[in-house]
Amino acid sequence: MNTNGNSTITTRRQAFKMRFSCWQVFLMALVLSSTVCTSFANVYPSTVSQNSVFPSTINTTPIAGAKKRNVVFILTDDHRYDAMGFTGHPFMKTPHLDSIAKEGVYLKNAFVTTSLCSPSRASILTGLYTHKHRVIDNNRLEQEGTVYFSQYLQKQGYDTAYFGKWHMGSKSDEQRQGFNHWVSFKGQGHYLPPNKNYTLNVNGKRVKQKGYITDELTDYAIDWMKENQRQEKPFMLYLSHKAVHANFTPAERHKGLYNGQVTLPSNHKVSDYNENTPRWLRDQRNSWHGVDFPYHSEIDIKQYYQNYTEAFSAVDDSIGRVKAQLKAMGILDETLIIYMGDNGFMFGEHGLIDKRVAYETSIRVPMVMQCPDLFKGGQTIEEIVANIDIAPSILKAAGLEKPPHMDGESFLALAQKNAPSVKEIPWRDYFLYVYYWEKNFPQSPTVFALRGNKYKYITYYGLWDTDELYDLENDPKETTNLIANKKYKNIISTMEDKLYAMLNDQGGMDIPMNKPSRWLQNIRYRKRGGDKAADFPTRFVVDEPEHKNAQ
Ligand SMILES: [Ca+2]
Repeated sequence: MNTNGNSTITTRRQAFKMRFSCWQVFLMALVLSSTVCTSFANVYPSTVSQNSVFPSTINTTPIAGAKKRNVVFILTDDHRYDAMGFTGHPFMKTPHLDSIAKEGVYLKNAFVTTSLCSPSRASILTGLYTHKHRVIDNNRLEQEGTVYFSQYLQKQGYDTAYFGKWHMGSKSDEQRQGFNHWVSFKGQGHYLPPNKNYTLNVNGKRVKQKGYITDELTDYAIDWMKENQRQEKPFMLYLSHKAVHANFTPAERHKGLYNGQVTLPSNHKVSDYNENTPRWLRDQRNSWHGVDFPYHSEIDIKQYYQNYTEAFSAVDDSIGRVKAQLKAMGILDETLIIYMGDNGFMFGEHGLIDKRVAYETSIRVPMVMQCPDLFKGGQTIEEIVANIDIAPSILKAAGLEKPPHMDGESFLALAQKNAPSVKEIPWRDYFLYVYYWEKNFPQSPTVFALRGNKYKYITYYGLWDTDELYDLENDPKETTNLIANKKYKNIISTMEDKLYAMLNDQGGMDIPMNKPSRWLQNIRYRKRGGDKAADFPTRFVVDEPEHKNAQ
């Protein structure tokens, strides 16, 4: 390294220290980044698909004799599958979430088909895979003609209400079709009002955000339930929290709740990598979404995790308040409550933070539901369910058959299968996972994966790197990539064929493209090997030419 090079390093380090000298500055930077992202997103049109799968008219198929059941759907943002008290978390207390599992059903193997906020939310609302609803990143508006499951409910005579983060199309918090009542905000929203003039969209009116958003959205939801009590209509309440998305901000009453108790769920070391670790994964450690350079800062990930777990406490309070209101209205037992997270989140697994990738901590989500009138309490469902199943399940609870264009299936019967009258239920063995590369975060490649009960096959499209195969039964933390093990050759080829067959059946062989937002997170930290790319897997490297006699 020459003197000029060192001088450049020193200057950059000084500049770095100035930019990221303390945690508060980081928070401001993150909020600013979010704002920049939102403003650039304003230039985006919705994606336009020439082959829209959405029906042009809303045709309902009522199930004969079925009850029109009230439904409460509670969604949180980036809530990990294991960040729940009843599953044995080492320090988190989630009594109200636990009560849903106790009085209802724990869907242990719940997943998202794309681990990213907007695409997953679009899959929940439409019952479709990402490559079909075409909300392929966090910047897109929904394409024209998008149909949400709530539109079928309205046609079935329901009163429908949406509270919270919508996100799809960051420039717009306008009331979407399918919802009679609407409280939302643009993009990610804010835990606390960023300025005194910041407003929410409340049924088309600009209303100032007064305080902590998790509590405020719950206030709006409960007020609406009280108003709805006076009506005869069945209702569907969609409570979509901003929490617990970064930057994790606990309510004032929960700050420091877990002081001295925090242990990280994972502490992945470079030494855990082996010759079959993908290059992109090793490179991503030193990036915006890696543990060596998280958000291009030197944040303390342990403190970061504590903030996350403490921010969840207000969500748990929210669940408790919603349940108490249903009880006060005398309809707790007959109402279907479903709780889930929109995607997972990593705190060091595989050397990463964030989500997007196909590893378990990214794609698994918490999901519980209760309805004592429908299900026996305390059950655990093992079958694989996904975000695409929410719409068909809620429609089923409303007495409607699934519309034919939806990819998901109702999982309600899985919780009733032990009843003597219920015969064996055919269910999926695998689900398809897709994630599309975006230039804003260039470190995560396009990912296709097939996740079954035992094996997961992951392939990267458009990247010179190794694919992956994991035996999830024997290696749930996905530490040993079996892709080069000849013993699994047939399993790998069968899963690869099945993955592409599913993509082909589902219209996923045309990869959607996304226009970059010009918000580019592609720098690396020199002092942690930032100017060095990872080595190729050793099996890619040969010592002699393969074709010695080539002319
Ligand atoms: Ca999310």
